[in-house]
Amino acid sequence: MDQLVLHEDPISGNCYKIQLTASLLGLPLVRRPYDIWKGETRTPEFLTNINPFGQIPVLQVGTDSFIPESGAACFFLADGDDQKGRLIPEDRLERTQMLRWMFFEQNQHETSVAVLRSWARFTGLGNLSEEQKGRLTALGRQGERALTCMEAHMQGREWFVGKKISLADVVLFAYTQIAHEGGFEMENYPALNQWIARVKGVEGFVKMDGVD
Ligand SMILES: N[C@@H](CCC(=O)N[C@@H](CS)C(=O)NCC(=O)O)C(=O)O
Repeated sequence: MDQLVLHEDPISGNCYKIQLTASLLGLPLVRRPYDIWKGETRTPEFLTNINPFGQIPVLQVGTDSFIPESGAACFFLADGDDQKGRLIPEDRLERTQMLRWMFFEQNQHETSVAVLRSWARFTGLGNLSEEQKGRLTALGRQGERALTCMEAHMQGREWFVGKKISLADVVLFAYTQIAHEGGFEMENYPALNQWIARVKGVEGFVKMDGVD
């Protein structure tokens, strides 16, 4: 396979999803770090050569192919002919349910849980703009609603879809495991805590930088 390069910032859960996917699949990944707080993904070079939208993660495949969006990059890695059925279910309905949770992650979960974690941990709640302060309550409610929905789904289940880990678990795991950093009270979600421990026990699991 062509060399895989992950253009990333190690503090980003979106980037970690791709690192975790590669590790679970035993795929070698070269990590190329950027500092998003210094604007390193908004330089003319980055916009021209890596991602015109100015964000990481971007998975580079060989010299010419660049895949922004964490879910798409995870899908590319898991969709290889030699990886069939490992993180993408072979059953059509299960594969569709996997996508359902991946879209949910991007629409409901990442946009609340990850944003509040970033504001609390990196911006600092005391440094928020008026516009950000005005969004705090709504984002907290959205995140709680997403976590509550996940908790209900996981009662009596081991994995989000079917009988084994899939990309649905990988992408939801990244920010759920650190949701407490965004102020979410994770003791309210016992099934999710058991699932987090289960993911950590899977062969090939790798921790996110700076997370125990
Ligand atoms: N939907 C995208 C979100 C990517 C994203 O939000 N990237 C953030 C870091 S986690 C970023 O690059 N922020 C820097 C910027 O926008 O300048 C994904 O899942 O990959």
